[in-house]
Amino acid sequence: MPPKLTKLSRIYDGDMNKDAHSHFFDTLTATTSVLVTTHENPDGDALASVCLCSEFLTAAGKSVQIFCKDVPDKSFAFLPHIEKICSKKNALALTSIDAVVVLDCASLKRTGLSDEIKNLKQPIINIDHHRSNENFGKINIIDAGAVSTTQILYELLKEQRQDITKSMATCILTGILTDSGNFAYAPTNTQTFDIAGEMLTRGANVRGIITYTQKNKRLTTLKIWGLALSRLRYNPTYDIAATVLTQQDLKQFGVSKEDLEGLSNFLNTLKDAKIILVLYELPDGRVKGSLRTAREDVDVCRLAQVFGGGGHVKAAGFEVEGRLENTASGWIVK
Ligand SMILES: [Mn+2]
Repeated sequence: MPPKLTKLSRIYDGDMNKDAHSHFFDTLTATTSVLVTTHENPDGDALASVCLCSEFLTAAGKSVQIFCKDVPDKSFAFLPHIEKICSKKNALALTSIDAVVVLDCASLKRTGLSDEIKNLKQPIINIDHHRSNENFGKINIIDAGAVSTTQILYELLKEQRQDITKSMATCILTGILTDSGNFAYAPTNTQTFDIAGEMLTRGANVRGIITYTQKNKRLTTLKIWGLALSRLRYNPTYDIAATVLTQQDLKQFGVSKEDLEGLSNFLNTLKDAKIILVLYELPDGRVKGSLRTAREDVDVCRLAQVFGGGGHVKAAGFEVEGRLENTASGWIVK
């Protein structure tokens, strides 16, 4: 009896007659070796999703390789299988894999492994909750109504009546807490709290998750956040509050772009602007823009898409070529 689709899921399978969820399990059941990957600069949900996937595939007797373009932050060391994550392409054994699972990643390009996997004969399974997802998989399970990719994985596991172990519960809750900003952001709803409650019952390490993912700022991190705060300017025309950080600032404080994680969410606590924009220079001659809103009537994903980016309705980002320059009329991207 094939599992039923959940009502919340928006399924794009290429062939609407196929049941994407059962197709997903049938495909994985037929494999012996799976590559699991996610987006560059992985956040809590990205890492928790690959770790959760690795956990249940390993338990099902599969051989699993995990690739992530950037090395995970040390604060996620509490996640099971995190040590298996490989950031070196040439260390992967791509010839032996039967399927690729791409998690929490809106485009294949963001895996950093696009050239290597886009022409593979082996199926790509794309599971994500970004509205801007490009449906690049053979199987696409996209639910923009899910607060995290771990929530979608949870629903798939439940449909299949898979046992959710304590460490799997920790992964699921990590994705939910980090992507929802501790239940603060859309699309948090009663189901989000229900799943979180179930994960606590199953023994998820909630104290550990909060300690490791939030009480993890260094002194220099908070100092550069202070510089960003001091530069915050409000633009009444667009109702946007924006700030900037240059590569020179990052060098001066001895921090990297990972230290800016959470800055835009923190600034989003400002009540006097519709939109928050944090612009910072990347080392490779591009500028990253991070957009946030707390307003029901604003979709920052659409704004990010204007600049070639994407993301979620309330949290999105983009990257453009250029440098930041302080001019008489304010900071500009040149
Ligand atoms: Mn996510």
